[in-house]
Amino acid sequence: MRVRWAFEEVGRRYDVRLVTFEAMKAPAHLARHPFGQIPTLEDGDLTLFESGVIVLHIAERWPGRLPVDADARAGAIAWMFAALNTVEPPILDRQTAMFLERDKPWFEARLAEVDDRIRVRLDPLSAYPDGGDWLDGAFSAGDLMMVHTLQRLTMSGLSEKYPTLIAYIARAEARPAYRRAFDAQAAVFAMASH
Ligand SMILES: N[C@@H](CCC(=O)N[C@@H](CS)C(=O)NCC(=O)O)C(=O)O
Repeated sequence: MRVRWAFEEVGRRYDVRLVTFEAMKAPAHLARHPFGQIPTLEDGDLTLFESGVIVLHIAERWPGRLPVDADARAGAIAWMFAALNTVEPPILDRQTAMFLERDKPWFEARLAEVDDRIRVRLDPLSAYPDGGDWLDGAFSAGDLMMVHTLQRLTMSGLSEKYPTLIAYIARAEARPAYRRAFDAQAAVFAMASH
């Protein structure tokens, strides 16, 4: 979804090759991704793995979603790294707890501890989009990455206590580029369930 959204934001067409879990671990895909995961990107002779660098590559290669000014661009990229390195890790820990650790005797204590670590990130972050629509000026790849990271909390109820973040996510989801990416992704799931 991150990669689709990035392509839509810069107005580029892209082709999708779906990969089964089995194919992800086969040599052909391991040549593209050392850990046998998705997403990967093939752009001419270049093959990339890791969603963060793929979105960064798209935003750097085609204009529109990173500032032209070098300092402002570095600031937008800082938000991309903040999403991936600082905000996402405790959110992923929560998902791991919910999906894989529910039967452990320490599950409740673990969840409470992880939720506290998430709130430590959401508290300062919630102050940011309040003055304007986006984290730092115009919508950027930093916002794309942050919104997609925060969306992982949708089912948790944790973000509901942060109205500015809820509004920030809603603004991003209303973007035509987001809608196009979402519809394309939803079509894949609809196809897979038939
Ligand atoms: N840090 C990686 C995470 C990639 C990742 O976790 N991909 C999942 C799907 S969203 C996957 O391929 N899971 C299958 C597996 O790990 O075997 C990125 O952002 O690209």
